[in-house]
Amino acid sequence: MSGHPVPIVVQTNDSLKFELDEDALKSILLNSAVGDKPVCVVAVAGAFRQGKSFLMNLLVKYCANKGSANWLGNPSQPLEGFVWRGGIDGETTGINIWSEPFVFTKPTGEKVAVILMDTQGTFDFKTSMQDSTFIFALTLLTSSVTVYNLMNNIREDDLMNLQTFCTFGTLAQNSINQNSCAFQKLLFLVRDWNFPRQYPYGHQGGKTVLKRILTVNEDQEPAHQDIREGLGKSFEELECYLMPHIGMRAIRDEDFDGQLNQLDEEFVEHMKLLVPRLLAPENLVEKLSAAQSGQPATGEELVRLFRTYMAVFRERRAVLPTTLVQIMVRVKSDETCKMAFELYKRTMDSKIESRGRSLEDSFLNSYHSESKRVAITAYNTANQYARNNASFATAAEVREILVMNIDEHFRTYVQKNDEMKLDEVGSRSRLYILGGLAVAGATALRAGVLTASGVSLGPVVATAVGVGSVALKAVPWAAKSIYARFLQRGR
Ligand SMILES: Nc1nc2c(ncn2[C@@H]2O[C@H](COP(=O)(O)OP(=O)(O)O)[C@@H](O)[C@H]2O)c(=O)[nH]1
Ligand SMILES: [Mg+2]
Repeated sequence: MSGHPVPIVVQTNDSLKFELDEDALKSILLNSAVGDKPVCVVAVAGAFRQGKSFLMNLLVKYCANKGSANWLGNPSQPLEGFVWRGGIDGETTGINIWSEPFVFTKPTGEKVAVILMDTQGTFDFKTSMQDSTFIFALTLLTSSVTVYNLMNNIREDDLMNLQTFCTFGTLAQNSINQNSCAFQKLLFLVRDWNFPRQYPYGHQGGKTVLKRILTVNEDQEPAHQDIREGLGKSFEELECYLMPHIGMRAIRDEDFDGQLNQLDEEFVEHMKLLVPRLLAPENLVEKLSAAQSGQPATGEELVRLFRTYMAVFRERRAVLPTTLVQIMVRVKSDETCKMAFELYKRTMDSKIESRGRSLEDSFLNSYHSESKRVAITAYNTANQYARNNASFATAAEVREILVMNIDEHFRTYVQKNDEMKLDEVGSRSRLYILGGLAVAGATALRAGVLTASGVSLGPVVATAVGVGSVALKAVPWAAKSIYARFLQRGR
């Protein structure tokens, strides 16, 4: 068999950062066999040590033998190609592509270059979920068919992981191409399917299981309903295949090397059905162009896609979801909602303060609209999830709550403004009284000065001066204190 695996996304030992080996990628995708043909990228992703590379080698075999009836070849030949049966230690995270693109002719006569991609993530929640998310998201974005390799069953955890990958992938894709947000085909491949008596092995059983699992019903928790709705919207096509067990020799025998005759017969029979479902020319799914809607992508565009997505991921590494997406979106949204609400109040206060007195209702309303706009813009800017309502319903819901809180709080401003108007009327009356006293004092003073017997009128003069000056000081003080009370009530 010609060809070999080529690492194209690798983790550098010292920094543990991912690097794209662009030259290696170009050596495959800009190969003359690919030319400007549409490409079909079939990738496999999922937890490690669950037979992904083993499956990829069967796909390589199918392609190398051009899908002939006897594509599985000699039953006593060891299975070679992508490195498989690796030990528990030393698993590295990354992406390998088969060095040879395989050209198939579709029934329409169109030639398609098939690229096979093997990926590796450890899916260990504690240490490297970020890395696995990165690899899975990049796989979803760059392939036309992703095989999501699972063991025994499809669990809620598996769906949640998928949601994490999709969400992150959507985020990356939206910053590149606003118009298309769907991934292409996803095949849930359940290895060692546990319940063949209830749901038979194969495509049909898989279809029934997938339908049952993905159906949204009211008994499910809202978060579980969201996952199901989200997955349906994220992929153009969802399929499921239930595989029988590989056979005990693969587990037990030290010298197991993947020969066909060491595998369970039922497993081989199902591989003969599954692999053509992915690779027979009539079933090939062309990778769609991100730039030209409805057009297939070429090798050249795929190189650009890898380069761009790697750059986006590098930039957004800080927001890479490390745990369940919903929790993260909720935390971020609540936080930014709080910040935006405080901003609304500060903006209102400073606008009102600059006027220093009660306001016409029309002014107060326009201050409210402007401050509200400032707060919502701040929320949308600070919360990256608020920009994608389709994937992050929670962020949109929290924005609604923010709007409600702001509108409700505005009512206290209206109420206080009304009270302030009344206070101002009241204080005007008080000022009139103080003003009256001042005038009386001044008159008395004048009378005292004019009277010749200064001794007897001395206390009258002193009182008049005192009252007059207090009255004059009281004018700005009264206005200031009314305004301070207004602001205090507004908070
Ligand atoms: N139980 C089980 N083991 C499998 C299956 N396919 C392959 N294996 C075994 O799983 C081990 C890991 O295989 P590998 O392809 O390296 O897994 P990867 O880490 O997911 O790429 C090998 O020992 C294989 O023999 C399967 O369908 N079921
Ligand atoms: Mg592997």
